[in-house]
Amino acid sequence: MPRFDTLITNGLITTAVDAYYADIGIKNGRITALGHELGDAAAEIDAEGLRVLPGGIDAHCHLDQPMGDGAVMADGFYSGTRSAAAGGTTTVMPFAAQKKGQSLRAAVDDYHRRSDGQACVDYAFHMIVTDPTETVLKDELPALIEEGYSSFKIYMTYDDLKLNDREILNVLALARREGAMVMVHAENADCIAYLSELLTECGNTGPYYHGVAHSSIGEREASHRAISLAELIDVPVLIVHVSGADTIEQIRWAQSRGLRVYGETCPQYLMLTAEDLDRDGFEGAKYVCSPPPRDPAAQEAVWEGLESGVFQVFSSDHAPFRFEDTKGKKLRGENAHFEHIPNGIPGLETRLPILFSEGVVKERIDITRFVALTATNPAKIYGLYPRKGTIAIGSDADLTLWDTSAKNTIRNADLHHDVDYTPYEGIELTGRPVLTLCRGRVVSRDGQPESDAGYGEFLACAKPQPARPRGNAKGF
Ligand code: DUC
Ligand code: ZN
Ligand code: ZN
Repeated sequence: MPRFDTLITNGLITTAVDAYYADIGIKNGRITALGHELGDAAAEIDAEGLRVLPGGIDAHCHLDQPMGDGAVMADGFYSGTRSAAAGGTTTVMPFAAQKKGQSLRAAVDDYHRRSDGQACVDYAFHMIVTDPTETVLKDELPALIEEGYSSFKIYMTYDDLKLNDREILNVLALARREGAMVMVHAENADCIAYLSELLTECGNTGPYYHGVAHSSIGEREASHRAISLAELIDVPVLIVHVSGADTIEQIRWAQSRGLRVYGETCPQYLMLTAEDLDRDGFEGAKYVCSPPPRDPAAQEAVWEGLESGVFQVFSSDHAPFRFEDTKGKKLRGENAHFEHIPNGIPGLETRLPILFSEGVVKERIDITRFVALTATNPAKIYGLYPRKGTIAIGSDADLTLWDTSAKNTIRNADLHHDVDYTPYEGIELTGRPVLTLCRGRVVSRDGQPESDAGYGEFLACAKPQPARPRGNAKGF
């Protein structure tokens, strides 16, 4: 019997801290040896000339999430995770969303029904808490956190999702007690409602005005408020999908005060601007997401935040709605008011290649930071480390082999999601994941998915170490 199931030889192993040449021995889906002349294997993969990175973790994406307005997401767990695999991602973390009035447990059970037997790569769930009743706070959340759902998102906007400040304090206190990570969608709901009303009175209702209504001041204010509420409770928080300098300043300020405030950003804030929302006709609807892409100065600020360490996580925020679809972007037709255009853009498959090309190849970020942002930090922040997010003995053999000089142009026709467009059509990239393994099995090769529905396993998340409070005695 050979010592290993698979041996990966001659690659340049690259983690969040190191780069070194070694062979990787894989047995039963795990890395069991790193070194040279390791012994025989049933299969050998020659990674000469390639970089071997931990498989990507997309810690913020939406798959088959029920929507309140009749819109239907284009991707479920099958197409979404195939697409993820093709782009070098081996773990996805979408959201089990509670509807107001629904039990949180029911939302999680429903989400398992939607994902069971579907996924091509591994997956864990965040929860979305929209209705923090006494039962949710006292019974459901503590039990669910214990069972492996150790992170949840809260919203400060959207009528059917948002929490008021008192509710936010309640869930933050719960997270502190139970050791969960809280993700915050930080936008001021009243600022959005006020600006939308004014814009409507002026007849300004096209997609471009979505970006005006979702101002960066409203994003900044809500971020500052979320940070302050978290400081009051003494609990870490992570501000998701940060769009530009105003919010970055708040996070940096909090971090400089020693607060455990983390930040996430996404490809759309590096690659798109408000001009995309202003494209002819209804085309701008393809770029409607919240917060919206802003201007070139905001893009620069986001790059600077990635370089300087303000951000810990780089996710896709894949929220897939087809353009030519009356359950997608055209839910209310081609002349819809921007308020009624489903929010979100696709990006599971393009997340890693974009950051690699624009960040690593263009020397804005070091490759070790690329690994940290796209795999290691999300694993740590959401309780999957060291099983996921690194290349170490005992870790799952989730590996992505990169050809760092391959050229590729993004074409929707080549992607594997079920969306009929990509916002990144025609962008030329350098660097490409050429082989991806999840628990030792090839899940994509040369941009083509190879894994079957049901291969992906559900992952229970531990209580994350970065979610621990600073420990200030509170007296309550
Ligand atoms: N928030 C998200 O996190 N994703 C898509 C849309 C939104 O508002
Ligand atoms: Zn959000
Ligand atoms: Zn999202």
